[in-house]
Amino acid sequence: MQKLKFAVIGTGFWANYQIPAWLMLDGVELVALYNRTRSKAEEFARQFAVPHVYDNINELLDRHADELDFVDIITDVDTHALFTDKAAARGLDVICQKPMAPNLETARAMVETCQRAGVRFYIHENFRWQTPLRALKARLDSGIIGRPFKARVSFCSAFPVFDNQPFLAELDQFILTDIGSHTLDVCRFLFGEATSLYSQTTRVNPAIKGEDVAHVLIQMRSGLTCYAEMSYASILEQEAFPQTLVAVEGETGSIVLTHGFELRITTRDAAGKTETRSENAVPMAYPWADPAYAVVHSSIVDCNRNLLADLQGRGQAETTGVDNLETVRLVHAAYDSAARNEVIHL
Ligand code: 89V
Repeated sequence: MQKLKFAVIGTGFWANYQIPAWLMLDGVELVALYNRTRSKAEEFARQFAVPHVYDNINELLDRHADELDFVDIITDVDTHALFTDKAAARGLDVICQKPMAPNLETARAMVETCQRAGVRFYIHENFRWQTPLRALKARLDSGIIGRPFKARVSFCSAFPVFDNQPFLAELDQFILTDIGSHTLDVCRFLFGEATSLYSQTTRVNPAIKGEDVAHVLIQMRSGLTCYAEMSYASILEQEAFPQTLVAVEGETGSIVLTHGFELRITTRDAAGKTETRSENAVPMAYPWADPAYAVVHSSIVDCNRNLLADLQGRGQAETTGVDNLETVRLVHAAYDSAARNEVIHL
């Protein structure tokens, strides 16, 4: 199959992982890099043998739009819409990092722009591709705990996330956009769509602008109630970053995804005897991954593989722009709920 040619827009922190993750896959060729600071793009070009570098996006598109199949936007959220518009106007398919946009209106407009331009639009939402979350989902789908009715999805840590991504400290809306985009997407992936939610947020760290703690209680269409908790202010006995920990209760058992990618599955037999067994769902360890982020970085490869299959007409992408709009809707419903101290009906 012919390789799809693409350009990366934005060579900041996340490109260190997104680019090598792409290069793990057959079927793609990275042709050009854009970054507003040219020297940063040049460093990446040297490291990954990319032939063309630009600090002017129009120039990149003028010179390469004809040969490119898609662009991968890895910039900060504020420029996602701008670059999506420019690529769509040239007829290029678009992959964009999460969160799709700073607000729901912009996210909707991005989806519509791509639909009008007749290009495919995907969000690089990788958390649902994490090995332990996939294993948990497979266990739930197997029916081993019966109908799930209650869940807790946690992303709580004291990891100094601002050291690697200082712009996160400047966001007026922080944890629900940065981590909530992932956590609430994981809730949708595991349990389906929501009908209402109630949220509360707090800022503990005085050195940042946005909130660093959020609680979201979500009612799912299936009848399950899900508590999603996120925090970067949690000094815990066992640091969990960047693991998402999950506990699900069903009518015939429970599954806990705990530290170290362990699934603990408890079931009860007809005689009423309970049994707990342990399974491990350890992610791939790639040499380019930062060990502090390993489970996240390995999921980038699986997310890219899924998007590439769709781009090549071999499969169905999970995290299309249309699908991800539902996650963006939850994120902003959670902000509205916290601001108004009200349940939001979706
Ligand atoms: O994946 C992310 O969005 C990153 C991190 C894992 C630190 O949250 O910002």
